[in-house]
Amino acid sequence: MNRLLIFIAVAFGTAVAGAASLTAREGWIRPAPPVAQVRAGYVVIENAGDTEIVLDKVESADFGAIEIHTMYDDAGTMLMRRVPELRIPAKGKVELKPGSLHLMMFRPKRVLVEGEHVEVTLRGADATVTTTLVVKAQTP
Ligand SMILES: [Cu+2]
Repeated sequence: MNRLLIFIAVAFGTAVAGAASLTAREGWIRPAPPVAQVRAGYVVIENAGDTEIVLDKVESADFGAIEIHTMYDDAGTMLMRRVPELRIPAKGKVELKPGSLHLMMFRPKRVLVEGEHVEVTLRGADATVTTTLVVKAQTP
């Protein structure tokens, strides 16, 4: 490998590999009354790469803020708390789904009835993935 190619690999290798290896699919948002100020979103994120990917920011033009939450059982009561990041294992996936990890989406900027599409971007230091979440009832 010549010197230029080595430079390119070092400078851009991580970002390019991370971006290319990350995919998101099956995104959806639970239907809620139009006045609801908090919505729950779910998506499957897959990492085809050889290194773990950490995502710690979630953004959408349609929401004021989005946090990553998880659910836990507190003596029979399901509660939720914020988690700082999603870690997508190498050659693996993380499923955000009801009763587990989810996106907590605050302050919708427009009315989101069933069938609406919302574009969401998940970011980390080494990778970014943008995907579409559809407002729809959970499919069994
Ligand atoms: Cu939550």
